Amino acid sequence: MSVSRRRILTSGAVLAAGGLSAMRSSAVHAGGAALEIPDSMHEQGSPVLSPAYGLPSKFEKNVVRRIREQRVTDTESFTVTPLQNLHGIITPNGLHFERHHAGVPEISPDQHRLLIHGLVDRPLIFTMDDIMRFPAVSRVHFLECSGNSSTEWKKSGYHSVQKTHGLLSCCEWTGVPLSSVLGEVGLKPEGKWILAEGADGAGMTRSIPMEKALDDAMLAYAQNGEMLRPEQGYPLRLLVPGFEGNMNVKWLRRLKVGDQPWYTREETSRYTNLLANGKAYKFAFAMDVKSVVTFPNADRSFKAPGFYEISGIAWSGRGHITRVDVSVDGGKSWQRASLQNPVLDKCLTRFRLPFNWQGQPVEIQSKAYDNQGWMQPSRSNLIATRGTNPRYHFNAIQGWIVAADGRVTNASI
Ligand SMILES: Nc1nc2c(c(=O)[nH]1)N[C@H]1C(S)=C(S)[C@@H](COP(=O)(O)O)O[C@H]1N2
Ligand SMILES: [Mo]
Repeated sequence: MSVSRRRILTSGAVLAAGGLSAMRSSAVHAGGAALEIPDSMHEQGSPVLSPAYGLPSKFEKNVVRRIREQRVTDTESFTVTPLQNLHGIITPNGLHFERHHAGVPEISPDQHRLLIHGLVDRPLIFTMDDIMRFPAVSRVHFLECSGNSSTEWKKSGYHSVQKTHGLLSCCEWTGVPLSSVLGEVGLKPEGKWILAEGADGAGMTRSIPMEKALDDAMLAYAQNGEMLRPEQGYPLRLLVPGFEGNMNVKWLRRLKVGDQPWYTREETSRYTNLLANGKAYKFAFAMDVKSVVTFPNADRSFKAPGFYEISGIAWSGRGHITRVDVSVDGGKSWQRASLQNPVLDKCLTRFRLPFNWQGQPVEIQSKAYDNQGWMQPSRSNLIATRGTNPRYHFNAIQGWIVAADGRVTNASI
């Protein structure tokens, strides 16, 4: 049964007016009573500039990044975004997931340089001041590590959406279109690939196809209105919207134009995908269409029968989301969720569906579609075509079981 938003609102209003508790929320019938005057109304609040850079309320102290995997060195470990606590589509900077192969370097913007060389007419070295003089653009894009949800190829045992899907964040990025800067150095016609190198201890390098470089790649220096966080590549990172996280080289110091890919260490060992038939596929750049329900979740769920709003996020590295279907019966039947504007290219899209929970166990799933004709696969379909060897690019439908007591668990277990 589909319950429209209007119906919920009217029935809610009627119930409130009638003093009934069929909403079964914990709201209490007010009668004619007034609220007690809270202490906060008797006191002077804390002064301005404490602290000068603002922090969330102390009651939100559990809303933090968490380590998903503890690696040999602390700096190799990675942290995940608390998707269960976020609203809308933007990830606050302090909650952006982190993946570094050799920790976070400290780089002064005055000292930082970007070299562009190789198959170009005029090799140039840019300062940050030089880069910030170019005409800038701001765009909202997600960033997803290709290892996001990799634990779900096998049955992970993670019940938290932060652990299963939290190598994913979404910011408004500001910077210079890479094409403008490439125009300045002048590309030779043989230039087909660009090697991007980071200034961290890992010296991370990836090969970027020229087509993407000239399309929507960006030299980003700001994130959600402020300069990049050190963890996100301060003072400069490459942003290749929709492509796997690894290609978005942080602390960017060098771009070398060549006529073929470099097959860097990242490309030959780490970020390849071994298939069931023994072949491997490399250069799986775009992140596939995917979605996940973020409410209810293992931290916050249905408490009593009644009306709720199921909510989640959907994204595609190839374009924008056109449709998200939600199932509450483990994928037997589907209802179309509403997509909240703005719906942008290579960006998280928030979806919502009203739901009247009767207290029965349910399995909630979401399935996303994009404007390039892609649809999110079921777990069994994905595994049937790719096997369980690949570590990367897991984009299957995620199921959450809500038990009669409201407890949420991962359905794939
Ligand atoms: N220089 C450099 N760039 C890097 C990395 C790195 O270790 N060094 N990690 C990559 C990986 S694997 C991912 S998923 C993204 C993560 O970006 P974030 O830490 O801003 O979330 O950065 C990529 N760029
Ligand atoms: Mo990554």
